[in-house]
Amino acid sequence: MTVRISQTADVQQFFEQAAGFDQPGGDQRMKTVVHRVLNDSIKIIEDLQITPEEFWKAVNYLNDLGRRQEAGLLVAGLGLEHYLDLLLDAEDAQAGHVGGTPRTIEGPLYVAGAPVSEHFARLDDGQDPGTVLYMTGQVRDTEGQPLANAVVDVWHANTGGTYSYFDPSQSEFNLRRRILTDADGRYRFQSIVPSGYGCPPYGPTQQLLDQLGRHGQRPAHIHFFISAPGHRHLTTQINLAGDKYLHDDFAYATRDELIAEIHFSEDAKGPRADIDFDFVLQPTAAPEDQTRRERVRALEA
Ligand code: MBD
Ligand code: FE
Repeated sequence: MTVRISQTADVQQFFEQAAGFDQPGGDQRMKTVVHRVLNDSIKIIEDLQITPEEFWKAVNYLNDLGRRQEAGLLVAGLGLEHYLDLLLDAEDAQAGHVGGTPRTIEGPLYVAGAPVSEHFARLDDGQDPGTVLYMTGQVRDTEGQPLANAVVDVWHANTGGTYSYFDPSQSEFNLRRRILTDADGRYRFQSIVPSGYGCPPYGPTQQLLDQLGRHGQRPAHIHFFISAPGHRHLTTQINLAGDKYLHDDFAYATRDELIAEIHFSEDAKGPRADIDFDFVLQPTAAPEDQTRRERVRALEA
C-alpha cells in the first residue's frame, strides 16, 4: 500500500508555513532553503517508504554526529566536500580560471593561528619517533614567476594518523605552521612522515560507512593553504605516493597532480625522507578570492 500526500495542496501549504513563508520576519534565503529541505525530505519519505523507526534512527544519528563533532567528517566521507571542489572546478573552467595547482578538500581538522616563520620551520615537537621528513618547494604564479612572501600554511597528522588540537595528547600546534617563502618563492620544513588517517572506529561516521560496506581510511597526506597578495587562495593537499590508500581515499581527495613522490634514504643522523613539491597560484585582482572561504574552524577569529 502506497499513500502519497506530499503533493497535496494541504501538505504543501503546511510546509510553506513551517518554512515561515507567511511570516514577515526572518531571512528569505533561509526560508527558501529550509522549505526545499522539507519538501525534498517528505518526498524521500514517500518515495522510499521510510518507516517511523528509520526516521527516528536518522534523527538520533544527527544527535550522535553533533555530539561527536563528526558532521565535517561525514560530509568528507560521503564525497560532498569533494563534490564542492568539482563544482568550483567547473565554475573556474567556465570563467577561464585555469592552470596552477589543483584544489582539493580542506577536511575538518584545520586549526587557525599556527606559528609563523620565515623560509623554514620545524613542524614537529620531537616527541613522535617518526621518520624525519624534509620537504621543500617553490611557490610560483601561472607565468612561472616565483612568489616571495607567499604564506604556506601546512598541517598534517602524526605517525598515529591524528592531528594536534583534536588529539589533546599532542602539544599545541604540533605539525602545524605558517611559513613565508623566501625571495625566490621557496619554503622548507622539517617534520616527521605522517601516517594515513582513519575515522574513529566507533564513531557515527564509521558506523554509517560500515553500513555502506566502505572503509574510513585516508592515505598519508599533508594539507596546505597557499596564499599570496594578487593571487587566488589555494586549498590543497599532497598525497604520498606508495600509500595503500592512495587511490582508495575515503574522502576522495587524491588528484593525479597532487601525488607527491617521497624518497626514503639514510643520512648521518639516521633514516630520512624527502619531498619536493611546488605550488602554482592563479593571479586575481578580486580580494575575496585571495583568502580562504568562510567556514567554522578551530581557533578562527
Ligand atoms: C583528515 O585528515 C582529512 O584530511 C579529511 C579530509 C577527513 C578526515 C581526516
Ligand atoms: Fe587530513
